Amino acid sequence: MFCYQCQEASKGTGCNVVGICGKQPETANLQDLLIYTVKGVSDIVVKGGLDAKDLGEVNHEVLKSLFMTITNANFDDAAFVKDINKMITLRDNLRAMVVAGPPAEAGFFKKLLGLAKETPSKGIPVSSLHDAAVFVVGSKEEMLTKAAGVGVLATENEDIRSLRELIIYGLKGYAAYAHHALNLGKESDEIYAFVYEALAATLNDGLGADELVALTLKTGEYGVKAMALLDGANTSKYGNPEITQVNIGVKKNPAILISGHDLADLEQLLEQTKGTGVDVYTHSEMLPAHYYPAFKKYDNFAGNYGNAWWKQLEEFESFNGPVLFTTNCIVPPKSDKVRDRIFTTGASGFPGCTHIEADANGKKDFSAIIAMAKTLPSPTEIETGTIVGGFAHEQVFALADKVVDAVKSGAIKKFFVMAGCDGRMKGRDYYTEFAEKLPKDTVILTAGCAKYRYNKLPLGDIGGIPRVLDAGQCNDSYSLALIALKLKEVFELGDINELPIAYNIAWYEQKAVIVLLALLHLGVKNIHLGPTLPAFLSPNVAKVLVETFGIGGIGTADEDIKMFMGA
Ligand code: FS2
Ligand code: SF4
Repeated sequence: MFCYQCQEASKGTGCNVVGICGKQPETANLQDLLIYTVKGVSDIVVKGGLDAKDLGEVNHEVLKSLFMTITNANFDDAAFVKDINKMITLRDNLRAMVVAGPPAEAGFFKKLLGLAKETPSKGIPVSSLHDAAVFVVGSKEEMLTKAAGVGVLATENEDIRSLRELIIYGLKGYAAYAHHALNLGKESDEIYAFVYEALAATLNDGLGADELVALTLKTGEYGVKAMALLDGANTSKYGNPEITQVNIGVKKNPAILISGHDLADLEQLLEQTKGTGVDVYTHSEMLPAHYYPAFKKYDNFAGNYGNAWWKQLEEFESFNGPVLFTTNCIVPPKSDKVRDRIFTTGASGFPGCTHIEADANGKKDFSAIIAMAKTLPSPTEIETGTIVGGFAHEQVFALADKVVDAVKSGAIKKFFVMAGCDGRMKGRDYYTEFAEKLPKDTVILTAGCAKYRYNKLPLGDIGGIPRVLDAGQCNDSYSLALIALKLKEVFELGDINELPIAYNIAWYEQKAVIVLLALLHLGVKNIHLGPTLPAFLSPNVAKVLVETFGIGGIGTADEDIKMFMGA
């Protein structure tokens, strides 16, 4: 195995024995082969001139496959073998549509692939396709043998490898966001078309560093579109997030803990638990669900339990009840007792945990989780009180006058975008210290699980505006970009970088990569990224990011505050 896609890559270079995340070598290799297969699908779509709008099921499966390989989403080899087989079948059927050969009977491909309409054969020679589009494997052993030659290190030039992986990791985050939107019935052909274009480009040895840098920025452009799609899907269905106090204590009923990011799954769980006497609590990135008006009607939506993903081993013990993962971040459970209480759905999975599939209409049957909850004790209280959030774009726009006045009067000197991820690394204490030591006339804008490093600190408010404004999940970093653009408009500035906003972002997995690329596309400069820079940036690629965009790392909290405040 070789994997360097997340911030915890071993020794800052890559995991090559076993993942720091717990990913086993065979799982890593199967993930490599799945990505390779999806690249092969993309090669066929691009070279065969297929239109994404005709590709129904293929589009959906490509998103899901990319999502499954995100850090901490899925550790289940059987799920990857099944998915590779599924993608190979779809790939081979697509290939049959585009290669030269006798015409198929009318309606054949439409039926075979669930296509929107029959697409005529393009008649390209099969020899023009990449190996990824044609390789053959049967058993898991054959998959592993093939995987050994198609992983990250198959690209020898370290700069080309770095750029290809930067694009692929961005696409994984992008696919995750598009998949959530899809679960809410929103999709877009251009979002799919870009996945094919970009993945096919990562197979093209004719593309050099300049073309790949341009494609990296284009990935950011599409990242904005994917986040906008998801934002529209969430807010049109559940309303705009609003200021909300979320209970962090517990009630007396037995309960289910829901984690991950998928609001459609949460809605189904709340509907099915309604009136059963079983409460539902959020964990980690599901916390912002409390900010949506639509979920406030559920009396059993009891609060948020615990902190960011990496604290789950101890927090799941004391929660006592079953846990439903809708996406990452899963930490491999240490005991069978806890593992038996964990359920997964969607792109997530863990061996030995029950996986709940949707039926043909997208409905999921959570009755086994509810039944289990009823047999288990209610959660043990680990903290009490409330935390406040809900500062997504519409809520902040509603407060715009107040915010603008505070900036004009000097009551607010600077905003700090501290969105992103949390993680286990000791160095992340920096973010708590940074938040604590920031001058009292500054405001933190946050989104993602990074917030748990400071969202329970008594940081106070400025004229009624809390000093930590939580917009929501990592994907709601989109709100932070909209807020910045709105402030630029209100203050009549020509450049987003003239705003009194500094960016000190914590990253961990690939959704943070697409957020970063989206910010770069929007022209944001001087973003600081920590706790360490990505292992997948080669020295030359890192140099381009530093010189073109002013990307930097972090130092100590004291030094960095001085630097950001211009002291
Ligand atoms: Fe946090 Fe993990 Fe949100 Fe990331 S819960 S690091 O998935 O995407 O953020
Ligand atoms: Fe290592 Fe991160 Fe890859 Fe896991 S996802 S194997 S921790 S680099």
